[in-house]
Amino acid sequence: MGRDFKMWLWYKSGQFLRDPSNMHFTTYSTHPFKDQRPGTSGLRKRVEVFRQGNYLKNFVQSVFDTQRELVGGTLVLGGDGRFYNREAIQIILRMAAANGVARVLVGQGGLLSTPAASCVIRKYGAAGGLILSASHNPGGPDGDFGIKYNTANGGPAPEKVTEAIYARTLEITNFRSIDEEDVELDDLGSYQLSETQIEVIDPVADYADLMASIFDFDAIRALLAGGFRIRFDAMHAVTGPYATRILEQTLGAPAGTVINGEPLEDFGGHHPDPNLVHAAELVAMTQGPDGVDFAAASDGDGDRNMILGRDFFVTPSDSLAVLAANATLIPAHRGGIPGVARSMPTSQAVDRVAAAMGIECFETPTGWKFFGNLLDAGRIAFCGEESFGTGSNHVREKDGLWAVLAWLNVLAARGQSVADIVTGHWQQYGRNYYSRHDYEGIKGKAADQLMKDLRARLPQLPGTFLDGLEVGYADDFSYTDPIDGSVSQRQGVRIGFSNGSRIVFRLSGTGTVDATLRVYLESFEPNVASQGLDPQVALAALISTANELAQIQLLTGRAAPDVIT
Ligand code: G16
Repeated sequence: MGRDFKMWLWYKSGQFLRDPSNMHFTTYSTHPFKDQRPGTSGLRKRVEVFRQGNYLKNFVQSVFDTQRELVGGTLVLGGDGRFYNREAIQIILRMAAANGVARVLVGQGGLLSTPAASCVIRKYGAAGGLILSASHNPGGPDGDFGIKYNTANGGPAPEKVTEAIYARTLEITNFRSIDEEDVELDDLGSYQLSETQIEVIDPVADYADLMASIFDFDAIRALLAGGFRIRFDAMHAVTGPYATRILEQTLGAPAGTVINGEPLEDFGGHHPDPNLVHAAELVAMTQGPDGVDFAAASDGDGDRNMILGRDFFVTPSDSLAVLAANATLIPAHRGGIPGVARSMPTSQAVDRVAAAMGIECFETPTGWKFFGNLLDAGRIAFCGEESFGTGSNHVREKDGLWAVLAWLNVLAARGQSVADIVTGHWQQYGRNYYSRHDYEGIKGKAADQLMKDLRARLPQLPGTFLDGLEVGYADDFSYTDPIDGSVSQRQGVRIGFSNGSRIVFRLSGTGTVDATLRVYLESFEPNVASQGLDPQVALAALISTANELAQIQLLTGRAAPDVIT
């Protein structure tokens, strides 16, 4: 009788609560924590929160208790290498063995980027994955940690799954583990942990193979051999080994192309957040006559990307639109793409491309999980978010290096500079000026009050004029998933003006301390002669309208945002 079948029989026979004769585990009693509801992307907290008592164990047991397909199935496990990653992996391996997981694929050194984890889940038919990361948040003992569950399609668990896990955390009374030595994570190979097979896999190989199957590597190789100069900033996070293998060792970029390539537990003391503020060293390399032709950075877990040309920053919203418009230059999409999607606060630049191409375009709530059903159903092939996320149907996560390779593929095929491609795009489709203003660390009460006041004003706004602009619609975004009909409400306040401008307000779902207010601003400029402004100048009137409308200074005490992207 096969082992999987035995496990299935054991589970189906309702004897799960009894110790099956061939498994030895210990049941420990525990008490629920009340704050384990996953946010925009998994459970993120300060490291000290995760290290208290049974905090991590409660959450992991709640995953095993609710995601029954893991019993007798394969689990993918890895993280971004931040502080507590290794310790957490050993804890989870022992719990996986105690909970009857048949096989665990764990990245060597405990590393797996988020998109690579998605790739491995899909390639090996795993039942799910646990990814340990707090993304772009700082690491180290005083930093953040996180854990998220991905389902068998490789994507972040949908809300109904995360809610079931959360509900379980509120009632949990015990967890299971085994008493065994740590598994050797640094050597590739297969190990037995009680009845569970642990395979320590090369975290890069499967992902690198997938990239080679999508892009025109020969064209990119030729571009780089021809003197096109690039830099990639791994920000001392997980993409270092991936970028070094793919860009330098496979595509022939010179050694030194990848900077900050060694993953460190504290990311070298920096925020592994690929934006103009936190990747300032990289930005400087693109400036002036000696600036490189192309530069990019990724975040802690490798799913975000920032794209730069010489003296040129590509907003994530524009990046999505440009890649969609050029999709057929990428071999995997030569036949065209069925549709695109963007999160609600992302600029509407890609909508214009979709309209011109005659393909579907979807507007989803913030959070990559909302793209999953559309990707699975084949309705979209490209999707993206203003928060430096871009991806395609190759995995079910956003993918930083995919975006970098997509850009290199398009640059190789078109033989133009980044700036020429983007400004040419604006000339053809018009420019969506775009900016996001973040007010970080504001008191939760003040943030809630601000959103409440805004919501209360929404019904009166349509038809009125704010600073001379007529309000076309004002609502709190609600999304009905076109595939499974699930409804997600209160996803952000939108105020749309009749000239196409928009202001969006929402509270971040990824922070770990107090609240972060995000204000998203967008205007449309079809006139080519007016497309060269600094976005902060082009959006100045909208910015002051937003501040007044939400009473930001009055309610938060802040005169200016902390971060502008
Ligand atoms: C996560 C989600 C993204 C989301 C971003 C920002 O990214 O996967 O979908 O856009 O958070 O979310 P918020 O505005 O709620 O902070 P990551 O890279 O942090 O996992």
